[in-house]
Amino acid sequence: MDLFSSEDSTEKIKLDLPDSDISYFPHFFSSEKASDYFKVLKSETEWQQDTITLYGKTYPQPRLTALYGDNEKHYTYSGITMFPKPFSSTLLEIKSKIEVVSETKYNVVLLNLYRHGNDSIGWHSDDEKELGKNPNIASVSFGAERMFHLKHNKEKISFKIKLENGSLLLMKGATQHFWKHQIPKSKKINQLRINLTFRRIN
Ligand SMILES: O=C(O)CCC(=O)C(=O)O
Ligand SMILES: [Mn+2]
Repeated sequence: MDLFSSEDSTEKIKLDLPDSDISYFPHFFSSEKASDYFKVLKSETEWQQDTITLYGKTYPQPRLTALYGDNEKHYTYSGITMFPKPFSSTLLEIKSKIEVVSETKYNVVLLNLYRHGNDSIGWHSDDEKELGKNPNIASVSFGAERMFHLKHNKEKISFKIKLENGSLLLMKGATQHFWKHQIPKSKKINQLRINLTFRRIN
């Protein structure tokens, strides 16, 4: 374990990218706490595998997902409508810590379980209408490190960052209007990763 991740830390790295407001907190949760959260979330989450339809053909999504929240509002993304289950105490604990640095109250969290390097999420923006104009998206990672890619919608600019166990990536302001992101497949990875994106549905 490295010295700097033995305690929670609000060390913050602001990404120097135009038309964006993205901050990375590498050790938001200590490695120990992150590994505990990973175990609990892996077993207590009701994971599901939805199907996606691309050009008229249906495929299983290349990862498992779950939606938890504090209200009955459903959430639709990529043509999939999900109804949140009530927040667990684990999710509420993570949420309240993240709300402090986000200066936002979140009411829903989308969880992704990447079972191995062949699981992924394709290029997209988190720009669903329900999220409002300039949504704050707080993305927490537990387990295997995976690369997170960003690309600008108009300029030829892209960026890659490795999302560490226990890290927080906070996307704010106009980021979703100008940038897309993805977690690409990777042949090198055979460990699981859990990602949580906290959002606010209006
Ligand atoms: O797994 C990640 O880091 C990203 C997940 C994501 O972009 C999403 O769920 O919208
Ligand atoms: Mn996303």
